[in-house]
Amino acid sequence: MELKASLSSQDTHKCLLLGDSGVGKTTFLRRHATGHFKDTHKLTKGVQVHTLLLQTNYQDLALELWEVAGDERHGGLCDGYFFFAKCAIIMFDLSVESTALSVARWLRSFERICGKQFPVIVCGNKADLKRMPRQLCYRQQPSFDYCELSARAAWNLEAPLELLSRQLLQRRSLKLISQPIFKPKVGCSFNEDEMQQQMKVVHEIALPELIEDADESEEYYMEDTIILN
Ligand SMILES: Nc1nc2c(ncn2[C@@H]2O[C@H](COP(=O)(O)OP(=O)(O)O)[C@@H](O)[C@H]2O)c(=O)[nH]1
Ligand SMILES: [Mg+2]
Repeated sequence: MELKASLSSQDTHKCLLLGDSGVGKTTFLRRHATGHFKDTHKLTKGVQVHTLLLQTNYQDLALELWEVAGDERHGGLCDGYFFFAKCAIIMFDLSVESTALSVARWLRSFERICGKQFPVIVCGNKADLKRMPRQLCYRQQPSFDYCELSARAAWNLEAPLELLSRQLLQRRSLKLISQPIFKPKVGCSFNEDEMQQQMKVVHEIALPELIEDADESEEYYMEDTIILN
């Protein structure tokens, strides 16, 4: 592909796609790689890598997305997959609270192995489903952006990639300029206006400032999560 040939190793970023099993990581990758959606869930074993070529209004870049198997986070094996990663997308399922609570653990694993200096995007998938009773909302931080999407409804699929590209290239006004056309899964009913409204609420309740010294605490990222009833 022409775009790939013109990209240097400097423009290629290894990105970990992390999150509990079943949150939709493979589906997200498949959507970007092929445009297709499947209802089946097959456990990803080990690691799966897809390179996504992105065109932005500043420059082109390649994201090498590594999906690391969800159930192996405590095994030594997966540490090796993390090496040389320059960023991460941590995904959870908007309809399953335990997957949102796991975000903190995934973040700690990433920071333990890769360091704290790299961008991380947290994203809630399955926005087409009924949300978990308690919504979780993440504090806004320079290196901790948040977005919601639905791989099934093909809604907002490019959002985590755009947020990540902004941080990697340090361009706040960066926009993706070429995106594949995704079609929602047939029979998937999804109210985009309602979704936009929910996102507005999420952004309004996100706290703007960090709690002082909070990053010294073991449970920092848990504290960083607001639980709404
Ligand atoms: N309703 C809904 N289901 C989804 C969505 N994304 C993925 N799924 C389903 O969730 C299940 C797990 O997806 P998968 O990608 O295998 O999860 P992974 O274990 O994180 O890789 C599959 O049955 C998918 O069809 C979504 O946006 N909405
Ligand atoms: Mg998978």
